[in-house]
Amino acid sequence: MNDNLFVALRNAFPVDLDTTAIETADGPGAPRHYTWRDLDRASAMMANLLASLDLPPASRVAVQVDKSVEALMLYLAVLRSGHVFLPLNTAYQAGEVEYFIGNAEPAVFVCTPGQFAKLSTIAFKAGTGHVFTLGDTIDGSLLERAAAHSDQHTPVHRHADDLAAILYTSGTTGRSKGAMLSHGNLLSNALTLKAYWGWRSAADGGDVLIHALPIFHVHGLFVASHGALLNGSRMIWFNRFDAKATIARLQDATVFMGVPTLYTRMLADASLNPASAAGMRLFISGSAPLLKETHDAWRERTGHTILERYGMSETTMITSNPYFAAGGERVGGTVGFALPGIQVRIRDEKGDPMRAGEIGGIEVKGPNVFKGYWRMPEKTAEEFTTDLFFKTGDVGKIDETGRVTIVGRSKDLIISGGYNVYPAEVEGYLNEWPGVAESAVIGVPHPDFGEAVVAVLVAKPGVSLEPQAAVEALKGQIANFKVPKRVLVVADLPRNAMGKVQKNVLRDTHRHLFSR
Ligand code: MLC
Ligand code: AMP
Repeated sequence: MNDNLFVALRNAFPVDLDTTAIETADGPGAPRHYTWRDLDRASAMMANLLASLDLPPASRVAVQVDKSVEALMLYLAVLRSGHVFLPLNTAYQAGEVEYFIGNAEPAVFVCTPGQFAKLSTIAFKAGTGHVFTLGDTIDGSLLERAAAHSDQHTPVHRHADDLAAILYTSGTTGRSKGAMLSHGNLLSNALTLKAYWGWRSAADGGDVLIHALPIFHVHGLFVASHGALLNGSRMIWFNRFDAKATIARLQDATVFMGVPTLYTRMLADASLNPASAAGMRLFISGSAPLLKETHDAWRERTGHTILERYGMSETTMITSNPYFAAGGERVGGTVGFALPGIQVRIRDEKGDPMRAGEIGGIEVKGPNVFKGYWRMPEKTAEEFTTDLFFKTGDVGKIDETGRVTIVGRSKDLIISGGYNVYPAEVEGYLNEWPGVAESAVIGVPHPDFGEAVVAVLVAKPGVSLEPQAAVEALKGQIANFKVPKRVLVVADLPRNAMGKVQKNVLRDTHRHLFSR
């Protein structure tokens, strides 16, 4: 049997391949209608292009391009050709991309035409053999070269344990780690969510998904895209999220997935009302905590109860509030129950079990859990318990009924608008800035991004620091979402008796920085 994830997705395409699979809502020539046949043919042509390069099996194909349907086709092509997809956030700057390419050693790199000069030099220097471009106006060498290839392609044979994708997630210390996900990891999670969220096949009225998330992370690439593809459901496709435009399309859709910022931005728009959301079946939120007030405001305004779920790059989805009434209520402020086939438990710092309702580290085991960090066996070993549960770094509790609530994180992590920022990485750059004696980067409540990155700096004696200059300098070095929204200069940082910076004190002191 061929366990290639693409085979399962392809088998779910509707019988009539000439119906619309994806309708674009923005971007060049919108609305453009891509049929299921288009997805099949274009991904076959790209897969044949990859095959013509004679790459070793399971080569990494690194991709840093703007969101487009063609970029999704490229993902499908990499799956069907048996290689490993490595998506990179378009916000990453050249220095960050250089690290990923050096670490993952991709055989192929695909970037935007505008970045080709800069990034191809980096890639070729690192030993990457092939660099293609893919632009947001359906242009670039990838499509030109693929056009010369056959639109017939037999998916390469893969086992469930073979790698399908590597997703880089930042490390609490040091550089990012590549989480290795297999075909089996991704397919098992997609099948579980298909059943748990009651995806409706065409025979059942059919679902239509509004896809408005980026496709270089778990949420948009796997949860959303796999959900629709594995159900043969049409997608209304936004390359960029726009609150008003999304609300205007809710009447044509049944399912929406977003990070909390997408919900707060839609709530801020007066056009959101019960009528605009009347035909919707399901609103799903995840990637960051959804405030209870957002959950309640959404229900009040639209009549729909958002279903919150919890996941991460290393595990894809772990828990979910129920969709079907028989599974219980959807409770705001909780992330629901362990998904079928997945075990979730709470442990204290010594690894001892906790009782119902007690707070501790969240650990997970199941077919969804990744194969380890790319070329980091020691780091991988550290993150697993002896009985092979993965330590998520999230802190929470499970009540008597099995419902999970996340209360915080043991990892020093900020989640801003659904993107992860590791303070240690930003501090590393700030500490290099002339005149900075030390720095502490914290997450502070923010009305739009949930949490905002804030830097607290101490100047070297006799130096007067210019906060805005530090921000400008960072902008060229690291992704924009990691750049502090505010830089504060203080005389000293609060420390405990051991001399460790008390970030909780800083967070508390500055918690109203962005209050409306
Ligand atoms: C953009 N900016 C951000 C930001 N996004 N700053 C902090 N946090 C963010 N998330 C910057 C911009 O570069 C810009 O900087 C300024 O903030 C304002 O930009 P904007 O135009 O308002 O932003 P926009 O382009 O609209 O993007 C906001 C967003 C986007 C919320 C739509 O961030 C987004 O798509 N987030 C979703 C992330 C996601 O998919 N996460 C899933 C991870 S998977 P300047 O300097 O130019 O003003 C995962 C696992 C799981 O976590 O469980 O799902
Ligand atoms: P990432 O590594 O980008 O995949 O981010 C995963 C992290 O996002 C998790 O470890 C959690 O800290 C956080 N996360 C995801 N979903 C939720 C949620 N529903 N509530 C709170 N935090 C979440």
